[in-house]
Amino acid sequence: MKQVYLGLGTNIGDRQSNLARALKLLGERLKIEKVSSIYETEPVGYADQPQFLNTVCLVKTNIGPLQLLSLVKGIEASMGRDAGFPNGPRIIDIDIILYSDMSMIDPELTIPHPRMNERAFVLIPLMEIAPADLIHPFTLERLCDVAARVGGKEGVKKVGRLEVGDV
Ligand code: GSY
Repeated sequence: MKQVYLGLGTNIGDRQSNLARALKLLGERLKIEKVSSIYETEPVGYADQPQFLNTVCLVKTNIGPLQLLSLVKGIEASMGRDAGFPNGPRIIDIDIILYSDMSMIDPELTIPHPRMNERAFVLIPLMEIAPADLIHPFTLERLCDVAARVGGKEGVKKVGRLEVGDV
């Protein structure tokens, strides 16, 4: 089974319920091994929108990356995610951050996520649940070193955890 890290974000409606629902739907199709704390985070990319809640989970699966992409897009659609505008508000966003030690560039999907190294809202929850020596498969840097130097950490605040009953 492949180990896959997924990043979840939401800034519309009942954000905590959105994360819980997305994790429940993911858990129906994938084996969820770990879920980070929830972080309230300043929006990145387009500032004039509500703060996000973000979390990262580790799943195990034999589903290939493109099939996994269509699974997560299906979950986003089932939760009411619409096209919106780039970097704009969203009810749920599920990104494939790392897929085992794979590096791939495809018109539909780049793995590792191409902006993960700039995003404190991904790296901070990721380092909470990943091994300290996890390597970025493309740059070959230790992700704890990337996380240590990323900007914007002050905009990422731990606000709690999802309880088992929430998911
Ligand atoms: O790609 C994830 C969606 N997104 C987020 C997010 O999840 N959290 C924060 N803080 N900013 C974001 N900008 C975008 S786009």
